[in-house]
Amino acid sequence: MRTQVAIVGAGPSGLLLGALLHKAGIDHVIIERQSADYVLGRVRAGVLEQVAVDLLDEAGCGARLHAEGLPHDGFDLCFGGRRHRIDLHGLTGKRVVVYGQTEVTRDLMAQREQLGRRTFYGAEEVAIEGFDGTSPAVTFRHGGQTHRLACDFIAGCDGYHGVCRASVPAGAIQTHEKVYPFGWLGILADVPPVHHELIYGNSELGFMLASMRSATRVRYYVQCPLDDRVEDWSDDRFWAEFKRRLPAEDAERLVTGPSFEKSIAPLRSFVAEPMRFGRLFLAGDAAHIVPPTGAKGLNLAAGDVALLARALDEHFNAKSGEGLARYSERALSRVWKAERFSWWFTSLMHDFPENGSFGRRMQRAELEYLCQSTAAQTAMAENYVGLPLM
Ligand code: FAS
Ligand code: PHB
Repeated sequence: MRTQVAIVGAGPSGLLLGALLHKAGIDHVIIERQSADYVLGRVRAGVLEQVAVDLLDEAGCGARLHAEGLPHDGFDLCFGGRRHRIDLHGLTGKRVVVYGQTEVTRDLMAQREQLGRRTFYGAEEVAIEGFDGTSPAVTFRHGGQTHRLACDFIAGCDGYHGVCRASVPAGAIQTHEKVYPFGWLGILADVPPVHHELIYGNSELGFMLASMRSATRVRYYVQCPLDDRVEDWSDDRFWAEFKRRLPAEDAERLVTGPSFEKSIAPLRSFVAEPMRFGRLFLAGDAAHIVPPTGAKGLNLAAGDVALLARALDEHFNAKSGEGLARYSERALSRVWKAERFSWWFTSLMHDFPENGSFGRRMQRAELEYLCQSTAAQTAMAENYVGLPLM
C-alpha cells in the first residue's frame, strides 16, 4: 500500500488532520490500535477555543457543535467563601464553547465514514520506519495480515503512550516533564448543572471544577490523592465531598444523582522537542501534555493539526517547504505558552500541602490580586480563550 500521509492514531488529532488533508486533496490513511467504540468511550476534554471551533468548521464538521454546543462568556473563580466571575467576552471579545471531546470525535468519525476514507481500527504491532530518510513507512497487523504502508510523511497523532515519539532515537529528542502530586477524580451524571457557567474552586479541602456537557449532563471534578482508586469513591462520597468544596449558595441548590462514568486522571506537564524528525511530525498529546485545569489539551492538539495540515497543503499543492520546515518552531511557540498557563492555573487552584502555610498565602494573595485587577483578569482571560495560532 502507498499513500501521501500516514496518520498514526484516530483520536481528535488524527481525525481532524485527516479531515483537513481530505479537504486539501491529500491522500492519507489512519492507523488506530483501538476500536472506534473504545476511542469514543474515552471521556476527556469539554471546552473548545474559537481556534478549534473554526478548524472544525473548516473541516466541514461544525454543524452539531453549533447546534448543541454551549457558548460560554465567562467562568467563576471561588476561594475563601468569595466568588469572582472572569468575564471572558467582556475582557477579550471572545468566548469558548462547551462541547465534549467525545462529540468532536463522533462528528469527525461520522464525516470520515461518509467520505469513505481509509481507517484501520484495531491495528496491532504498529511500527514506523524510514522517517529519517526519504522512504518512510508504517507497518502493522490487521485482519490477520501484515501490512506495509509506504508514504511521503508520517503524522504521529498517537498520544502520550504512542509508538511514534518512542521511535525517535534518544539523542534526537529532548523532553521536559513535571508530574503533579495529585489527580482529578471526574464523574459524568445526568443532572442539571449547579451553575450556567463553569466554577473553578480553590477550597481548604482542595480543587473542584463544576463543568458540564449539556443543560442536563454535568462533568464534575475534585482533586484527589494520586494513590486513590475509583472504587474508593462511591457516588455518596463524591457528592458529599463535592458539596463541601462548593460555595455555600451553590451547595444548597446542587442536584445530585447516579454517576454513569467515574475516572481518575493523573496530572502532568510534558513537552517533547522538537516536534519534527525528518519525515515524522508529532501532533497533540504525542508531543505534549498539559494538566487539564486550563482546558488546553484538546485545543493545543487542534492548533498543531492546523499548522501541520497547512504545511502539508503547501508542500503538496503549492510546492513550498517553508511550513514543514517551520512547523516545530511555530507549534512549540504556542505549546509553551499554553504549558505556562496550565501550570500557573494548576498551581493557583490546587492544594499543595508540601508548600505549607506560606504557599497557601501566596495562592490567596494572587487570587485576591486577580479579582481586583482588570489587567490580571485580562491576562488570564486571553490565555483561557486561546492565544492566536501564530
Ligand atoms: P489521544 O490520546 O486522544 O489519541 C491518540 C490515539 O492514538 C488514541 O486513539 C490511541 O488509541 C492511539 N494510539 C496510541 N498508540 C498507538 C499505536 N501504537 N498505534 C496506533 N494508534 C495508537 N484536555 C482538556 O482540554 N480537558 C480535559 O478535561 C482533559 N481531560 C483529560 C483526561 C484524560 C484521562 C486524558 C488522558 C487527557 C485529557 N485531556 C483533557 C487531554 C485530551 O483531551 C487530549 O489533549 C486529547 O485527547 C489529545 O488528542 P490526541 O492528540 O488525538 O491524543
Ligand atoms: C471538562 O468539562 O471536562 C473540563 C472543562 C474545563 C477544564 C477541564 C475539564 O479546565
